[in-house]
Amino acid sequence: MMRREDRAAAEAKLKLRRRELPKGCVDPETVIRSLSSHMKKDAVLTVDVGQNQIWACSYYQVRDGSFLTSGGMGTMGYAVPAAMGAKLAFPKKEVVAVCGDAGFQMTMMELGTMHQYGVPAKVLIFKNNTLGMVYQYQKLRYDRRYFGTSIDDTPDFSAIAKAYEMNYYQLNEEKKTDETVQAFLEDEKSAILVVGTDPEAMA
Ligand SMILES: Cc1ncc(C[n+]2csc(CCOP(=O)(O)OP(=O)(O)O)c2C)c(N)n1
Ligand SMILES: [Mg+2]
Repeated sequence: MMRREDRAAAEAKLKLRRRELPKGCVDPETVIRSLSSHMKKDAVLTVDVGQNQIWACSYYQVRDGSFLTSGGMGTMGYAVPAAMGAKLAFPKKEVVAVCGDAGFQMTMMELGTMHQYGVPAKVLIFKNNTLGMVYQYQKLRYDRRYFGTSIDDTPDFSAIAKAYEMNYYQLNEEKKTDETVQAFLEDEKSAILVVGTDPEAMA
């Protein structure tokens, strides 16, 4: 039997899934499903930790490729260096890192290493301006007593992309998902794709 608090959490999740997305935000499920359908069969996806990880785990379909994750109790900042390792090991394979806006900042300096050694990088960032996973638990389990989970001052990721000589893509409209994801994947240069994400979205 489901515990009462688990049931309340599940109901809250459902309710939030049904609400309309705020302007500029795209449903993470749609984005991951699009990524999954446009990436090559033997591609490598690396994922960070948090909601971004759960969305990727839930909706990315691994075919002949690999899915690299630091797992439960995992380490924020894992995805970018893992992508560098994967690309060094398999230079011909398509490699994409999926990150949250906080975890990305923990190891984004490795983009400098990749740039220095000519290792191409593709990074998709879900920008929800929160430590989303922790925020979600504060909402569902701690009666919305939010503390320390807002990161309104996320840096300008387009400036970060420019600093590392990467191309920059932004996705803020659901109907542009496929075309943006495709352009990001087909870009021969290293690139960052930032996805506008609802802080209230559930994983
Ligand atoms: C190094 C490290 N510090 C703290 C945590 C605890 N933690 C797990 S998920 C998370 C929030 C992650 O936020 P973000 O990277 O923006 O991902 P989101 O959940 O918003 O997709 C935190 C703080 C962790 N897993 N690793
Ligand atoms: Mg976040």
